[in-house]
Amino acid sequence: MIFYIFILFIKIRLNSMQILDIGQCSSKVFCHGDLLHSVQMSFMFTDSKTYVDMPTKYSEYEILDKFSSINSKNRTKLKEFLNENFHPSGSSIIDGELIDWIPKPEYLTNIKNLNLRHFATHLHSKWRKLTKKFDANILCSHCRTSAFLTRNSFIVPGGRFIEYYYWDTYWIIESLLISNMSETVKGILQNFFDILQWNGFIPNGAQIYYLNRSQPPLLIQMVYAYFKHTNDSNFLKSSIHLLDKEYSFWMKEKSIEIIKDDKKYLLNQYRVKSDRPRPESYKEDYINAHESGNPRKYYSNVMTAAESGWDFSSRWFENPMDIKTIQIDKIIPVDLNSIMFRNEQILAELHKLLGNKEKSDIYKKLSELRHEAINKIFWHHKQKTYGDYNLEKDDVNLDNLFITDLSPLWFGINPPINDSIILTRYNSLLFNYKSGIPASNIKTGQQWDFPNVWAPYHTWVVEHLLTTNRFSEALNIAQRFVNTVYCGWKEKGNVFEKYHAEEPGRYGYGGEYVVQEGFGWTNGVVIFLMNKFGRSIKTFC
Ligand SMILES: *[C@@H]1O[C@H](CO)[C@@H](O)[C@H](O)[C@H]1NC(C)=O
Ligand SMILES: *[C@@H]1O[C@H](CO)[C@@H](O)[C@H](O)[C@H]1NC(C)=O
Ligand SMILES: *[C@@H]1O[C@H](CO)[C@@H](O)[C@H](O)[C@H]1NC(C)=O
Ligand SMILES: *[C@@H]1O[C@H](CO)[C@@H](O)[C@H](O)[C@H]1NC(C)=O
Ligand SMILES: CC(=O)N[C@H]1CO[C@H](CO)[C@@H](O)[C@@H]1O
Repeated sequence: MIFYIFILFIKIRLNSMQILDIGQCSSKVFCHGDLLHSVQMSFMFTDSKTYVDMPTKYSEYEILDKFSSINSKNRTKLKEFLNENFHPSGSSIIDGELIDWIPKPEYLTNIKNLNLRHFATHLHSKWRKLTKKFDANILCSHCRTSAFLTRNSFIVPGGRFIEYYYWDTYWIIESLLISNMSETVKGILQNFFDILQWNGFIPNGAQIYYLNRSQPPLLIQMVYAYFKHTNDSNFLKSSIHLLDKEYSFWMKEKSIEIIKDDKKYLLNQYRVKSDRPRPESYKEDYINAHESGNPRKYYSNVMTAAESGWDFSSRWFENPMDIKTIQIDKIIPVDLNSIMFRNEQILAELHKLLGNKEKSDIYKKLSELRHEAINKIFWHHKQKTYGDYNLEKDDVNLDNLFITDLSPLWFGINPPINDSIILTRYNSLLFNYKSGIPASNIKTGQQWDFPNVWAPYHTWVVEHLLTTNRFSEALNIAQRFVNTVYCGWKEKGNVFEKYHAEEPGRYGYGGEYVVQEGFGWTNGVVIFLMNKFGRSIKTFC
């Protein structure tokens, strides 16, 4: 009985804390208002994210009341105020446990090269360091923290990223399944479901200040991967309505109708409206927004680019060299629509499996329409390639090469011509660089441009090459990326979020913060590639 009351108490407490921020963040400590503005514009912390990750020691009301009585222009005073009223950054997130971690999963013994087997063993044990959970113990009953109060442990990228991220988790899950950690994966998916139920959608990361923007919608593909691994149809039955919900959210909030040759096509766009800076990058946004001459437009575009996962890239800029010309609102991204196509196919398959033929047929029809739309809107006939669609130019953007241009291929779209011809145009990106595949062929100082090599695309490209019987090309790509991550680890003892295309082992640069180590999806992708190519892959440093 006492136990039940205790559980009930925890539930009510968690719920009442969470309820404050449905849909978008209303917190005047973490998301908007004078306090946030004063702290962030005082440049008190090198990284703007530090402050928004500091749980309060008192209620929001008490904190705001005390803040109104100090001279916030006095930096020393402001610092004292923060020390008195806040816990250290990140203190409501503590180490978690991996319930189904075993020291030597089978795939390790299939890696022939001993250096790489040693490296894989290290990466596998690294999951335990990157496992975190939410901890309410330091919080008083009215205290506030920006972290989502999720019930199960989760895996974070590492470095400044102390919470889990939406799309990053896709590559983490793929890799956990290779190590047969399906209970952990199930727990992570349940966290996503909770958040989806609380907010109606999945935010960029598990913090209230990420509300109002999502990230590439890969939940459906994560659940599919888990299901393929476990055949857990009970789980599927109990969660399929949430997958429908996630799909509907994107169709309701982030779709756009395009008319081409008298035919209407319904497509998706990343889209966020905002009239204020991102709380975790406040000073950076505030300064740029005011220099841009149109702050509201700038804030919305910057948040939207954060939703795309490509924050930031010349892909979204009118002038590739100037972030202040960001105009993602004019772009329909080819990768997002390819992801949605795959989601529709998966939903059709899963509903059919559960005996719901009617819903299955609807999704099947939607996927066929999307297939047609992708080959119509994102296909450039003359250049024989896919690319993002620019609404203003009413044409495909082909000024530069982005790896995402190829996403229809790996999400299963049949291109209008033999894919060898499409791939030829991208030979330089795919095969010319020692460290793997750079995000683009243009050097801009943004982190999602040349020379930065990011892990996730190595999985998708390799999968496409393997399903089209191009084993040696797939191995070639896997080899270069695994080698660079290995060399970086050997030399610097760390795994990074991005690498330099031309110098194996050297980490990438650019963007808003210093390069982070850890690193969730890089570890996941390297394990994925070593599992696939364990017999052939080598190191060169
Ligand atoms: C700023 O605050 C500190 C600490 O409260 C105080 O000692 C100092 O006199 C203040 N400075 C000014 C210029 O008011
Ligand atoms: C994977 O884990 C499940 C239980 O979660 C177990 O039944 C199964 O034998 C494991 N498979 C391997 C290959 O270890
Ligand atoms: C899942 O079910 C399919 C079809 O019934 C079967 O082929 C497969 O081996 C099963 N996989 C697991 C992990 O039980
Ligand atoms: C595409 O072209 C390649 C090389 O020219 C050929 O080997 C392959 O069979 C073609 N694929 C299809 C689907 O026609
Ligand atoms: C997910 C999302 O975009 N939610 C909301 C963001 O904020 C605007 C208003 O500022 C709402 O209209 C959106 O629904």
